[in-house]
Amino acid sequence: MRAQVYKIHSDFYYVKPLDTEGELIECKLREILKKQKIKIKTGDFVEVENNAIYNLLERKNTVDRPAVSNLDMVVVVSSLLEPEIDFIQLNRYLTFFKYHKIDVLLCFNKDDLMNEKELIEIKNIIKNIYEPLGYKIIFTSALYNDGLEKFFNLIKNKTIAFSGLSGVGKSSILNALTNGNIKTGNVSLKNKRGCHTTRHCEIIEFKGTKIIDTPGFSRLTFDFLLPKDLDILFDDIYHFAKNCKYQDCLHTNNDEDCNVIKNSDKINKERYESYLKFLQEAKEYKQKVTYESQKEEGTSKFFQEKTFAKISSKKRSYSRKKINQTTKNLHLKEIGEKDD
Ligand SMILES: Nc1nc2c(ncn2[C@@H]2O[C@H](COP(=O)(O)OP(=O)(O)O)[C@@H](O)[C@H]2O)c(=O)[nH]1
Ligand SMILES: [Mg+2]
Ligand SMILES: [Zn+2]
Repeated sequence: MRAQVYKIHSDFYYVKPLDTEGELIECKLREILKKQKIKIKTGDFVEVENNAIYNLLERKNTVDRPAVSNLDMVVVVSSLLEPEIDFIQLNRYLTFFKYHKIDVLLCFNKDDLMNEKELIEIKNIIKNIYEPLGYKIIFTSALYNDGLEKFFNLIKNKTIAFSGLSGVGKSSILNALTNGNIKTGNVSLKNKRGCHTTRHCEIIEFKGTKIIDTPGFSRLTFDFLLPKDLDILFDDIYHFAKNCKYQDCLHTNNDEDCNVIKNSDKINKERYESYLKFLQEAKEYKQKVTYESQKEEGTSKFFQEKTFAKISSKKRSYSRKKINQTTKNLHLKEIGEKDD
């Protein structure tokens, strides 16, 4: 039987059979999946037999932190004021989701806090940057129920999650959309009052839309890709980068011949600034990985020369394993902006 994972609590997986109306079924993992070190995430489609998951079906997309799969769309919420739009942070989300092949809906909330003139101005700025990049954009006020119908039409029958800095109105939008009819652990207004916050992901259904309640996409530092792999995630920069005559160009220097630099007046300033910032993170990541593996190698060579001891093949493979581990740890390192 095919099913989708709705939530996970320690060793228990709660799945819903596909194509049938049914309650969640409590399952365990088959040993074979554990042996293969396959991590099942909320949103995964799986095959189940006798209350045990024995196979993971192909994923449309997947994120490790939070552990979710198969998102049709992430709603990236910003507020126009209180707090003001943080364009670099916004670009960070967009780049991250593009890397993970997840569609984004851009939602700008609290439009009630601006007067008409300011609103027209900011809408133009936003549309000029993000419409050419292919993003759908909506403006809302959770407080006055503005734009929520349009919002709901865009997420109808999709599997979505919310993302955005704390205080921009994610919980308020969700509450307004559903008239407070669904309870979420992570996005709930309750959290503000200091109630228990779950750190789990869970699918909640509302009128055919599946909302994955997550603790937030919070570790969005670009410490998982190589510097040269960043430009392709910026459509506006890649448009010029792909014609850059330098093969390994990172488009940062003042070389007049870099096609990106030549056309920098056609790229939004914050977009390019974001690119440079993330590039720096990717460079630091690369440096650390290189340094850590060199250090490892250096130590074993030193050991070898000083003692003339023959390193057993076991030890060598251990050392190599350790290098991989170090790389992995760096990969998993927790830095980055806090999402809600
Ligand atoms: N003026 C105004 N305030 C809002 C709106 N949406 C949310 N807020 C307020 O912004 C604050 C943060 O909202 P909340 O939903 O908790 O944000 P979250 O942290 O993203 O979930 C709360 O005080 C809300 O009442 C809005 O559309 N307009
Ligand atoms: Mg909230
Ligand atoms: Zn270049």
